[in-house]
Order: sequence, then structure tokens, then C-alpha cells
Amino acid sequence: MTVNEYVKKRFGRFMDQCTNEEIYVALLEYVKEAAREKESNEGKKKLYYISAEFLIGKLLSNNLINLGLYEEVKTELEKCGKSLAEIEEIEAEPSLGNGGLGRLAACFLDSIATLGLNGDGVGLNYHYGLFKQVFKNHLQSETPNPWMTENSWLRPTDKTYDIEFGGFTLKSRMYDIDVVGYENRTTKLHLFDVETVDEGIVGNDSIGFNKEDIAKNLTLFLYPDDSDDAGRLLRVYQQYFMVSNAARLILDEAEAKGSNLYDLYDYAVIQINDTHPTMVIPELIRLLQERGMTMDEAIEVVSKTCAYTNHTILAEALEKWPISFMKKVVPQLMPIIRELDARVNKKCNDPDVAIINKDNCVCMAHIDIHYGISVNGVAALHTEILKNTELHKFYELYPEKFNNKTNGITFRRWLLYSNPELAALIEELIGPGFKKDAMELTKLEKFLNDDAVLEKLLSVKEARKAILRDYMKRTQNIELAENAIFDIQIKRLHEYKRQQLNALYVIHKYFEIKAGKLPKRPITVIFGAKAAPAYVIAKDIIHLILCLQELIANDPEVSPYLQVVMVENYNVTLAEKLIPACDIDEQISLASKEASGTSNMKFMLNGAVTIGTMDGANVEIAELVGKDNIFIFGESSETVIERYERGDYVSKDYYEKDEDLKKCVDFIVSDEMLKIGQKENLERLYNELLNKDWFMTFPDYQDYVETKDQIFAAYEDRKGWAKMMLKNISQAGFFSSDRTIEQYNNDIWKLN
Ligand code: 26V
Repeated sequence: MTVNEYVKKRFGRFMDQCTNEEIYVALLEYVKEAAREKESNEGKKKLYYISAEFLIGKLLSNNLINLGLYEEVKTELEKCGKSLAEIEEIEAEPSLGNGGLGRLAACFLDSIATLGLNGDGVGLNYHYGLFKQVFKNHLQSETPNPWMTENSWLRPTDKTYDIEFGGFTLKSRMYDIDVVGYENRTTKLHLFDVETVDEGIVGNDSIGFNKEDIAKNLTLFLYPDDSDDAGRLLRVYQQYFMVSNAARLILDEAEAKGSNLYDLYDYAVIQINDTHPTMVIPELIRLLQERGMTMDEAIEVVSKTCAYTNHTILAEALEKWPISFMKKVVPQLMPIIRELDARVNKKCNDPDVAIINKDNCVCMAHIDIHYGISVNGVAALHTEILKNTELHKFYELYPEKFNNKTNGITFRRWLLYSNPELAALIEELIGPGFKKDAMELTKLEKFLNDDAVLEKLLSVKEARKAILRDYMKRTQNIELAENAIFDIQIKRLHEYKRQQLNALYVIHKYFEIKAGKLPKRPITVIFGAKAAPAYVIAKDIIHLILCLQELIANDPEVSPYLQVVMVENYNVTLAEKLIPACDIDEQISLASKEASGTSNMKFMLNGAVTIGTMDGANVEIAELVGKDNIFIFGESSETVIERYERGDYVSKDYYEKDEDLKKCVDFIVSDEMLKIGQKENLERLYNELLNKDWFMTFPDYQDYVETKDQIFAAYEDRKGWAKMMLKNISQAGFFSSDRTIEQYNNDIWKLN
């Protein structure tokens, strides 16, 4: 049945008589049906990728592409005077993740389905995803972000469980989203929910709610604000709910396939995505004991089934839950956790590797490492840092468990869908093979000196910049400058990612332009970032950027040469528009702090050139493209780690010795800025930089300024620049999540 016939059957009218909303509903149902009809991946052993986040983004077009229906449907719509691009905009984005970790989980599901592996995702069905960011008076405020409209991708199932917490029981229900592999079978994302959740307890324009009424709020929000105890407790409730459901599902499915549970690891492998699902370990032990195993037996079986991925070395992000919380939420797990701790202490007798620490907190990562088969970092440098510093003692205990799995991205979404113009050019040059085997992109190398190809590449970039310009005008009423270099930093707002360093450069450029030193071409610096609602300094940095945006826009001397734009409510949908249009990609985290980064991979694939530190996956990108095709600056991770160990960094010393830096930092609290912004926020940020600067912005400042000047100069050699773009694209194949998933499967999951 064609889409038009389907629409006629559904609404009694053909497409040309329907609204875009009606066509969207029909397409959603049409695609859901097509996905249902596909075979699902099967096998004796199954992977369960448990994650508190799956930042899947909009699914309509991506599913159409993977089903091989995209062109057909687009043409059919065009014939009826309808535009698929407009219909896509009706879909609400499910923002069920914060950033890289959740987006990675979504890319992984796409690759698992595409490679035909028997693996499902398991998570929570948050009714509100990550908050919607709204700018008011140059400050971020947060409003709820619903996505479960009447017509969504969710499919209710009849799977339900009774989940017991300290003092009460909640009934769960599993909802499924079919994940369509590229020209292959499907796999599933299972999202668990509670029927009693009450969206009515949330106001329209605030994300506040009663955090204590667990039956009503358990799956209401992704990652509730954890700046107070009530929020932290709610996260423990969420985590247990997620893993208890997952554990029961895993045991049910294994038994249904003939497992006697003593051989569970032949039927199931569990990937624990960061520490959020850690309680699956004691919960499985508990359930296996309920089904007749001894503690020894249960521990042995579970320890052969679980593997852990670490996504950050920031100590404050490694979860440690107070025993008092665990006793309240999951009293049934505490005896098991104590037993796990006792066994570790008997073996190691070292408080640094104990499960329960001296502050009476449960160190979640320690459970994963002692009682799992594998510990992996997400980029080569990150894994080395885990082995050598953060998790060194564990590495000494279990060297065989440690391994690296450099992150990857799905090329279906981040090239075929988001940049069809570039995909078409690549196909014209090297044929369609790269769509299935990303390493074929290296064939592009033979065009590095082909002027006609380089010209075409530049015109694709121009076309994508024009599309972004239209989009920004239409959706945010922002006019991006014509003929400008687009210099983009999009990621969560965090001090270690150093948006403040980029902002200081903007101030530096502002002064240069004021002094008559004009750039060869206008520069548009684009930021996109959400700050955690309780992260004060991050919000101050947003304030600084929004104030600079206004100051510069209203300065006729500067605005023809420099523009600052902070896009509102940065999300996956915006990333899909921004990345293909980018010239310069900012990956400027303090070396040693960014575990991997994944936007760096998306940018290189789309022909942006990176300015970055030797951090995370930037290191591997630099190795692949060579130092002539990436702009590296800043201190090395070794220097940074040593400086932290010595504890002798004094930001004021740099400030006092460097006049240019001093002038830029002082400008944060200048009269010009105070006229636009809030004294409290700007002064707090100024003092933070001057007296702390924990993420060492100042030592990297001069090198950053010089390297930015070099990259802008390089841009003026258009042919040389196009060559760098092509080199980056040609080396991006390694960063396909298909490669990452194959490595997980070969080394850890071993699915048949
Ligand atoms: C969590 C928190 C929680 C509270 C305080 C501050 C803070 C800072 C960072 C985090 C990170 C949580 C884990 C995470 O999202 N890691 C990201 O994972 C990506 C996928 O592996 C990786 O590319 C990013 O480098 C890494 O930051």
C-alpha cells in the first residue's frame, strides 16, 4: 500500500486534502506497521544494554531511511504538494538523555539492529525528557518538555511486574519502541513505566514538583534535579525500578529459552551503561536466590553476566549512594551489598577498593568492577587514564578486565539523514558501499588533489550553511551573517568543556576589531548548551555568552565582523542542522577531562575542521587525519594531571602576567557588560575564574588565541581548507558505531 492509499484508508481523504498533522499521524502508523512486519534479531544469547538514557531524537525520517522508504515517501509527498521536511517538524523530540552518554546509547541501538545482533535496550519511560531551555533576561530558565503526545512511537506491551520498594509496591508496565536497522532486521528499546505517574503535579512553566510522592513522580522526569536529598533519593528509586524490571525480564526470557539459570551467561549479557544501572548486580543475585540458588552460586553466575562502561573520570560524577538511602529505598538489597563488600574486604583489605566507603556510602562503580567481566573506557586516552590513575588499583587487581572501546556514531543519522547533499557527493565519487562499510570513505583520499571535487565539497558546505541560515531565521528569528565562517561549540555547558575559554576569545576579538584589526571575513561564533538547573557557574557562563551576543549585535563597529549566537534549547534536532553547516568545530575541553566526545566525530564526518586539545577521541582523530588537518593546542593530559597532583595551580598568576588575558577577564565585569547583564552573575563568574579556574582556562588561553588565528588564516586558502575537509571525511570511517559495536561483540558480548 502506498502512503497515499494508507492516508485515504486512515482519514478518508487523499494526502492533498489532509493537514500536515494528519499526514504525520498516518506516516507514524505506517512506519510503525512496517517496522512490526520486519523480522526481529534472534539468537540464544541476548545483549541487554541497560541505560538510564536513550537520547533517540526524532525517529520518523531516520526510520524511513533505515526501512529504505525515505526517497519513495518524500517523492510521493511532493507529488501531493507536501514537504517531508515540514512534516518532520511536527514530531516532538524525545529528549530522553542529557548529552553524549544518552546519544551514544541511541547510536549503539541503531548499529546493533543494523548488524543483526540479538540485543535490546532497557531503560525508563520518562514522561518529560530533558527540560526545554528558555532564555529570559539573558538567563536560562527551564520548562517541562513533554514528548508523549497521543501519537508516539511507544507500543504498550502486556508485560508488567510488581516492583517492591521499602514499604510499598508499584506495578510496572513495559513499553516498546522498535529500532529499525539499516536495511536489516529490528531490535527493541524496552522502556518501563508506572501507571500511577501523574503529569498533573507539574506546572506549565516550571519543572518543580513534589519529589516525595514516588508513585506519582517515579518516571515523570529524566534525571530529576539532584542538588537536594529528595532529588537524589528519587534517582535511587528510578534506578532500582529500572534494573529490577530489567532483571526480571532477563530471567523470564532466559528461562523461556531453556536456561536453568545456572547457565544464565549463555543466554544473557548485560552492558551497564555508566553506574546508573549498577543495582542490577545485587538485584539479580537476590532474584536468583529467590529461585533457589545459594549466595555463592548466584554471585558466580551474575559475575559472569555483567560488563561495565565508564563514561567519565570526573570524581564528582562517580555515583556513591549513602547507605541510609539504600536502606530506605531498597532494604532488600542491603544484606547483599554488605556481603559483596565483605568478600572484597576479605580478598583485598584496602579501603580504596571497598564497596562501602568510610563515609558509609556505596561506591557503585566498585560493585561493577569487582563483580563484572569487563570494564571499558570510551576512547584510548580515557582508558589509559582509568588504568593509570583513576582506577589504577582496580587495574592492578584485574588487568584482564580492562579494555578500550572508542565511541562511535551512526552514519545513518549523522550523514545520510542530516547531510544528504554530502552523502550524494560521496556516492557520486566512491559509490554506495560506504553506507554499509564506513571504512570505504578512505577511498575519498584519491580526490585530495582534484580541484573539481574540492570545489563541489565547498559548495555542499555553502548549501548547508544556507539551510541553517533559513532554519535559524524561521525557528529562532536569528539572522546568521552572510559569507561568515561558522565556528561552532555545541555540547552540555560544563566548566571542563570550557565554553568560557571560547567566550574569552570572543572578547579578545571584540577588542581587536575595536582597535581596527579586522578579520578577513566575518566570524559567527555559535554556541548551543544546556546547563544543569542547579549548576550555578554553568548558568553564569550562559549569561556571559548571551550578554556578549547582545553587546556585539548592537555595536555597529564590531557587528559587521563578529557575531555571537547562543541557540535556544540545543537538542538533537538542532545538532542535525548545525553540524553539516559547521566550518570550525570547537573541542576545547581541558586535556584529561573529556572521556571521548562524540560530536567531534559527527563534525569531522561532515567536513568541519577541528580546533581542539589532546583530549578524549580528539587524540585518535589527530592520529588519523595527521597534524596538518586538525588544529591542536593546549597543555597535555600528563601536564594537567601532574598539576592537579601538585595542587599548585594559581589562576591569578596567569592573569597578572598576561595583559591581554587580564583585559579580557576584566571585561566580564566592565560597565558595558553590566549595562546589559546582572551584576551578581557576572561578578560571580569573574571571581570564580580569578580565584579558582578549576579547569585551567588561563594556562591554555594564549595558545588558544594563536591557534584560532591560525585556523582563521587557513580558512582563507579555500583550496587548502577544502583539502582538510576531505581528509577529515575520508578518515571518519573508524568512528562508525558499527565498528564500536563489532568490537563490543567480539571482545565482551560474544553473541552468536
Ligand atoms: C556527570 C556529572 C554529574 C554531576 C556533576 C557533573 C557531571 C559531569 C559529567 C557527568 C558525565 C556523566 C557521564 C557522561 O555523560 N559522559 C559522557 O559520555 C560520552 C559518551 O561516552 C562521552 O563522549 C563524553 O566525553 C562523556 O562526558
